[in-house]
Amino acid sequence: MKVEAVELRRVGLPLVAPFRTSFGAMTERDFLLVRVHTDLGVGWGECVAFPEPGYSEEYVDGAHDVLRRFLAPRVLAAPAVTANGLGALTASVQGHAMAKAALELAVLDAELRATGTALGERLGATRTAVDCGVSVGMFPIPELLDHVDAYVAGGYRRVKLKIQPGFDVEPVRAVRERHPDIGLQVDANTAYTLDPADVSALAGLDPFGLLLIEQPLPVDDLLGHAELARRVRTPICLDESITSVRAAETAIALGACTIVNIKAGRVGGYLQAVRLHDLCVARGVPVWCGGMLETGIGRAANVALAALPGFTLPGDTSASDRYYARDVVTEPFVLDAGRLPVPTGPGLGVTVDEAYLASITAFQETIRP
Ligand code: OSB
Ligand code: MG
Repeated sequence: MKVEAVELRRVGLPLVAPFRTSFGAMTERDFLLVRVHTDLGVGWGECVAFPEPGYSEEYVDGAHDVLRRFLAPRVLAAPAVTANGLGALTASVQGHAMAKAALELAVLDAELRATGTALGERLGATRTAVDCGVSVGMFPIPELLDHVDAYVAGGYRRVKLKIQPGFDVEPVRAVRERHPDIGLQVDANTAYTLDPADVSALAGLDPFGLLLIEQPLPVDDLLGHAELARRVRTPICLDESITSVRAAETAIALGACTIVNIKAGRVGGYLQAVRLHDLCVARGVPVWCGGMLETGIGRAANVALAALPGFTLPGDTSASDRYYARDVVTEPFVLDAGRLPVPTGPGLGVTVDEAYLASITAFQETIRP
């Protein structure tokens, strides 16, 4: 396949509810879409980087810049491009996993549309629908309970609460009392340390039967997570720390986690995400699909990934209406008995609503050879 042009678009969409984590709050998603134009047709990708480098060092202007100046030119200069060969084509650019993942998804989509293959089939999906959880931002407890009640009533199969020091045991207790049987887990986005007060707050979550504690400590603190795992009963799951298959091998070998959150953007693409899944399956480590408040484009890919056999826990693969009043695809993702169907059409299997997208596009440029 020859890539003839790379289109980069910046789009703004308001979230239906503010999303507050330990690293900040978001009320609008400012995202970057990539469309490749090839001799076989077009393909779409979504970059999950946020406006600020709070989740990781990547941010949307940085991803945009590295795509425009370094990644797109490498792809445009290549006589032939395949999704499998992209890693080698872009290996001379260090880091920028989210930017690389967006480009890879666009190339994959174009390739698969041309051969009439669904992304799920290409990645190795074995299910036709996936169990869905919902990640709830921090709110004052009464409001938090209202949100959780609505999600549980809507059919979500598990709930994830965002926590930070000072907002942990109380919200978890309140939600657990209201919903004694719901699958419940928490995500700290690196907000804790091994200080005694922090460790005792996290150990204080033990009585509530949580599925896991996600990323309590800083990204590079694998030994700290291993130590914490010895001091709390709730299983430790890593998100931010798992930047590659090798990082996962190290984390698992050290006992830093017994569950892994897989996000394609964090590991440089869906093909690496499959390798990470395969490693975890080989090590007996359950995985689940994380989310980055994607639109229907990234969501389609996440749902396809979450349909692989090692994804044995519900993912942060929520329905379109949990994020956006109107999604950018013509058929939004709608929850059906707590599950989302895996798209079966070619490529991502969704149709971008181009007229609507044009109306919310703030900036657009096309990179050519
Ligand atoms: O840590 O999983 C996270 C959202 C933004 C940044 C980081 C995270 C999240 C979520 C939301 O938890 C997942 C989603 O519903 O897309
Ligand atoms: Mg997380």
